[in-house]
Amino acid sequence: MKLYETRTAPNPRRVRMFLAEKGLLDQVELVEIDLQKGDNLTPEFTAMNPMKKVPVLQLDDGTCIAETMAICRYFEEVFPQPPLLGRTPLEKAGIEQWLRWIDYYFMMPTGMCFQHTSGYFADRMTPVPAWGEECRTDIQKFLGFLDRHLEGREFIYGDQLTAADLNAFATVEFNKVNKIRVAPEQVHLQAWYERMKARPSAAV
Ligand SMILES: N[C@@H](CCC(=O)N[C@@H](CS)C(=O)NCC(=O)O)C(=O)O
Repeated sequence: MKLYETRTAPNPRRVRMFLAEKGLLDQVELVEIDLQKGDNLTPEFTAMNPMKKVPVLQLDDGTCIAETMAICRYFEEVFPQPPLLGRTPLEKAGIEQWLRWIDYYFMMPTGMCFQHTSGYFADRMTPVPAWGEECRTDIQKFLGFLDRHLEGREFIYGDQLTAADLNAFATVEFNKVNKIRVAPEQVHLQAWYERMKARPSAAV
């Protein structure tokens, strides 16, 4: 299997962390895609993912799966242990709820803040700095929400690590590009962040 990805990009990192937690990193060959050079805009890459985004998982028979959580879902189904997307119907639904909150209200504004304030993809989009700043406000709100939620909790959902922790962690980390960090007074979030950072998967 090949995982088309970009070392510095947050979505591929979510997949790498997911694989690391399952002990599966050695199952995939990592293929680096240079986003700034536009490796993802070529006809060859577009044939693998018409949305022109990383990550893309290519199975040995050539089948391609795009979208971070679709790739994670595939691995969860093939290699259920340890479960990162829930065991019972209730857990699965609860984790899905969190994954969507993290994607829509944290990851999305994080990416938009970066793209619209840095001009990183100015060759392929029109940055709107005011929109980037609006997204910055949403990121701050979500960090405050997470801090309050994590009071008295070790993990975001339930009593063990799930993909919700991995996705939130990768997003907190990527916010360095937006110069947004966990605030000193966000002690619950900070403690969770330190625990996550200490896991071997944080280094992949
Ligand atoms: N919804 C997609 C988002 C993927 C995405 O936005 N990937 C970024 C890198 S983190 C990308 O490939 N950007 C390249 C571009 O926009 O040209 C997922 O969850 O995988």
